[in-house]
Amino acid sequence: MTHKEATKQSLMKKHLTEEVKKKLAGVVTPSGFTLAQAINSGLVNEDSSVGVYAGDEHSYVLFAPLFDPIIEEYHGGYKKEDTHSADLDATKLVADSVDPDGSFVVSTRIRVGRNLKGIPFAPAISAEQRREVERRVVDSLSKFDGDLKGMYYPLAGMDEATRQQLVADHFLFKKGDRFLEAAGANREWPESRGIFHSADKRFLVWVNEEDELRIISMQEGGNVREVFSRLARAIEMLQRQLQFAYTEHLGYLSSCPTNLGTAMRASVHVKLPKLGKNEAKLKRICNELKLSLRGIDGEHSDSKGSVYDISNKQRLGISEVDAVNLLIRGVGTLIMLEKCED
Ligand code: ADP
Ligand code: IOM
Repeated sequence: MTHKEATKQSLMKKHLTEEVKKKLAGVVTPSGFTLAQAINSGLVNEDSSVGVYAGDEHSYVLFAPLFDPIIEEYHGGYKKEDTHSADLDATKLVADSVDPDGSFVVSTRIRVGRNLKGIPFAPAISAEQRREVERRVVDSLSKFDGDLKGMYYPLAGMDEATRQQLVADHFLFKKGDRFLEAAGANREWPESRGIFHSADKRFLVWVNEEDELRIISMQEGGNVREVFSRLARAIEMLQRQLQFAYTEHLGYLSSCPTNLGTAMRASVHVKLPKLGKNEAKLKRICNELKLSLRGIDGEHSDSKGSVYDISNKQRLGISEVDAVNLLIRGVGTLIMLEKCED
C-alpha cells in the first residue's frame, strides 16, 4: 500500500465548515497571512493528513475556529483551556534502548521544531527575516563545543551530489516538498536554508525548512537514552542564546499544528518484515499504540525493505519524557508482535 492510497480526508477539510469559512473570511494576521494561505497546502495536496499551516503565532489565535478542533483531534483531545509543560529529564526514561536485543531497530532519531519569537513562520517569513534567522542560529551554533561542535553547510552553493547524499542518508530535508511548496514555505529556495552537523552527524540542526529550526539527535541502533540526552543538552544550549515562540497553552509554536507543544518527533527505523505484510493492520496497531507509521524517506514516503519509521503521534499536552516512553513501550509491543507472527 502506498502513502497516497492510505490517506483519508485531511483534518483541514473535515473542520473547515461553511460557518468557519464565513467567520474567518477577511481575517489577516499582522504578518499578512490569510485563511486562503493557511489552507492552500491541503487544497492542492489531496493526500495531506492535516493540510493547514500557521503563518505566525497570531494565526493560532485569529484562526482558532479552524485550528482548535484540528489541535484537539490530533493531540489526543487537547482542549482550549489545557496547558502544556515540558520535561527533558533523560533519567526518567523507562529504558536505555528501544530494542534491547539489537535485532530490529536500525536507528533512532529525535527532533524538535523551534521558531524564533516575534518572527513569522516559514509560510509567511520574508527573505530578510529568513536571513536574520539563519544568522542568529548559525551564530549560536558556532559556540557549541565537545561532541556538539560542528559546521554549518548552507544549501545555496552546496554541490548537488553532496546534497543528494545527505538526503539519501536521512540527514537532510528534501528539496521541493510539494506540501511545503503549496504552503508558501519554499519561497526563495534555497536562500538561507542549510544544515549544521557535528563531525559524527549525531547532532544536526536544519535551518529554515518547515520550521526555522529542527534540532535533531540521531544514531544507529536503539539507544534512545543517549539520543534523548544529547538532544536535551543541545536544546538547553540553544535556549540560553535564543528566545523561541512559546505559549503556556500551545507550548513551542510550529508552522504545522501537529508539531505544537514539545514539537518533538521521536522515531525509530525498525525492521518489521512479518507485520509489514499487512500494512493496513500494522497501521491500525500503531494507531492503538498512539504511534504514527511513516515510510523510510520521511513523511508521505513508503516503506522500503520492510523498514518502517515509527514515532509518537501526540506532541502537545504530553511531556518530552512521556512522548519518548510511549515510543519505547509501543516499539517494544511491535517487536513482541513481530516475534509472534508466523
Ligand atoms: P521530520 O522528522 O522532521 O518530521 P521527516 O519525517 O520527513 O521529517 O524525516 C526527515 C528525515 O529523517 C528523513 O530522511 C527520514 O528518513 C529521517 N529519519 C526519521 N526517523 C529516522 C530514524 N529513526 N533513523 C534514521 N533516519 C530517520
Ligand atoms: N507536518 C506536515 N508536513 N504534514 C502534517 C503535512 C500534512 O500531511 O498535512
